[in-house]
Amino acid sequence: MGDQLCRWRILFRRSVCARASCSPYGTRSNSPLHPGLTPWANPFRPFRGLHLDRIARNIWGLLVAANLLANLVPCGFAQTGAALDRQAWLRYALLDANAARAYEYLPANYVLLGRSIVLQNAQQELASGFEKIIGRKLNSGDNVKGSAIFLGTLHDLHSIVSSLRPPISLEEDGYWITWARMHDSECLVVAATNDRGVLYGVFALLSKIARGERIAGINEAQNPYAPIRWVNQWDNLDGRIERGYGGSSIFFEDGKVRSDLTRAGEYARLLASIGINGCTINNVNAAPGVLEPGFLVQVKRIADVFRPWGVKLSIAVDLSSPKVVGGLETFDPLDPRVGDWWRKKADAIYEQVPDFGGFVVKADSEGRSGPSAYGRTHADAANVIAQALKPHGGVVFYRAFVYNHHLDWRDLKNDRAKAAYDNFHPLDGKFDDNAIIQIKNGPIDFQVREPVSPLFAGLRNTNEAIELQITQEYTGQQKHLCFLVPMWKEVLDFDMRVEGQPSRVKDLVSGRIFHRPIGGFAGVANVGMDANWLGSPMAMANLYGFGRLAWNPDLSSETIVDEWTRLTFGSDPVVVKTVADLQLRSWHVYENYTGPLGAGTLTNITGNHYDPGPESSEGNGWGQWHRADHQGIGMDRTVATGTGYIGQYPPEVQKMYESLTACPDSLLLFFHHVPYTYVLHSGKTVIQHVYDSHYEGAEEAQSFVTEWKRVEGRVDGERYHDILSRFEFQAGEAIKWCDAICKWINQLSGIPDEKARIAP
Ligand code: GCV
Repeated sequence: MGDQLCRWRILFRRSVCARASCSPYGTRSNSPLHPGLTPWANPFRPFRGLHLDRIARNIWGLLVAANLLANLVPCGFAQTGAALDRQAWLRYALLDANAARAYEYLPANYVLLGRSIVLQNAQQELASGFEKIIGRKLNSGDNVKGSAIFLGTLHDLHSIVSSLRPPISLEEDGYWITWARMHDSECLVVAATNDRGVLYGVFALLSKIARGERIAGINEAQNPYAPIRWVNQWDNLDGRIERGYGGSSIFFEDGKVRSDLTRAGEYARLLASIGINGCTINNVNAAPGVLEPGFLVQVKRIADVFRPWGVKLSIAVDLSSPKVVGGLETFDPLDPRVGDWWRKKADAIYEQVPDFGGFVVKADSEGRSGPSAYGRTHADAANVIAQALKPHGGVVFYRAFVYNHHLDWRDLKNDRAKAAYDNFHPLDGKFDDNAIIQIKNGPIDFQVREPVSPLFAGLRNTNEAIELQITQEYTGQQKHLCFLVPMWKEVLDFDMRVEGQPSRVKDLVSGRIFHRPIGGFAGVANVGMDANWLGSPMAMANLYGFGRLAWNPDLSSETIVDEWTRLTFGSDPVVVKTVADLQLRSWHVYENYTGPLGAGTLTNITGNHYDPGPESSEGNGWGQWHRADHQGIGMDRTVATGTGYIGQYPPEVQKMYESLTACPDSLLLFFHHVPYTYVLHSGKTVIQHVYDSHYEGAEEAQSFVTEWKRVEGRVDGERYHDILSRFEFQAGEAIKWCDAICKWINQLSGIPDEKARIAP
């Protein structure tokens, strides 16, 4: 362990871990590093009121001065900080002369087959990418014979060379990049079945060149894993974003659509570059006003900036809209007047936005209205909307996040985790074929560790999509580094063993296992107006990773982070290795110092979802219980003695989770209540594991600072210092977490830490 790390630990340990005087259980109002307000938060905040306070502030002062100085020194990077943040992975940095020479053989002309707005955009993207990355101008080759880059649909390409056949059968949005003889010359061809696929092919080609990959001899065809690859934004019409940590809405302000939609267009371009084909622009806690006629005219403006990028716009709607904005006395989904209202509303929308994607619905959940008001089912509610959208080709996403947040927590059989399955499994087969059940990855709510939702295996005759959370509501709110791709991959690769057969979650949600017509991936993104979109430049790896996994969930986390780093920071091997290492470790590190063994996050659940607050997830109806008492910890969800939740899984999975010995340590406390002295597979007791993992996690978080320092001078100064300050802040927060949880569980269990690290 280096000197620097030792200094950090001694300093933080003395101030926070040993003293713990700063009210760790979520009562402190700590809103550090609010993105957009100050990029430089004070990691020494935990020292406040302690005797080391002054020293800490002096060190902090020196750090700030150093930062300012560093930013004044020219660092040899053409662009820095905010400009780079805003371009994200599409910065198209100029390759050095040597690397650019490797692409000299590429044609200097393009031929565009077709004139649609998406195709024209694809051509412009290609030209601008060429100019920026390899310093080459691309000319229109329409009237030129000779080598060219051809962009077009297979259908149009066949009118020139009818024998062109991709190595796989191309599906909607899939693309093919190849060399072919066209007009007697060797040409580079980017082909697809539709215009959007051509655009995706162009982005794929540019990404390869930007990362220095070989194009010579390329013959690559790719299809997306699933037709649904959407993001959801939880933007409110007043411009705030629910669980958004990257500034205000890029779509709305003061109850209206923004007059300047530049950022919305830039966002659509980012989305298209990773294969995302739909975006829901407003909060699922939907304001009914979004369906007012005057508002729809404004929404059309957003659709207009999405369209060139092949991104379909959709909106979240409140089920009570027919009553609240429609003037009906009811919103009963089975009342014909209600069906008629939805139909007319859909017709009106499609008149303004012919490529409208559809609606997202959150009903009977967290206080939203729902079909239960009229004794109707979720299928009744979804279908009345689905039928209105059907003639136009639209879809309705109906969220399975339905639960009672007034459950009696004293009843040991009650369990929020059971809600989605209990509500939707009985309705399987009753939903129309343009309705999709949108299911959160786990049965609770985007915690740092949850098992996969059993509902994925519980719907065989109904379309489904998995909902993943890109915005880090429970995983550090972008103030902590937490790269979620490895977690998502575990979820997507999990084998549900339906009827004893391989049935991975990715194949269930994409519709492959049960041959559903539609399905896929929805990611809650919540980007905002901050230059870095998500509130932290490193967090953008999650947005990139979501898109890449939605396109191809078989990609490895390593590949995804490698691509992202090269496109975002360049290909300096030290940078590539350091960033990959940090990103790939970060989820486990965060899990270690926040919520190990599947106890759910021990965060302040009734407040900010950020600070430690283990007591807040007990003793209330919200149902995120760990059942910790003086003897033991964990929620008994077994069929034999617990809530019976485990019974919702297919038999082979049930068997694994029901058995104490077969249940993986990482989820032990999610499924079982055990004494603190219970011995894990690792050989440690539960209590010692909790202590050790917190200390290890906090120590690893300190090491992020040292590690990041390796890239000094290798990335631009502004981003270097911005990210450094974030790691310094995270290091302090990790110790705060370690201290709070260890002290809490130590007092509760009365069992000392073998290594005597916890002060009485
Ligand atoms: C949009 C959690 C979040 C809420 C969110 C809800 C949902 O409860 O804390 O902010 O509401 O999930 O997904 O609907």
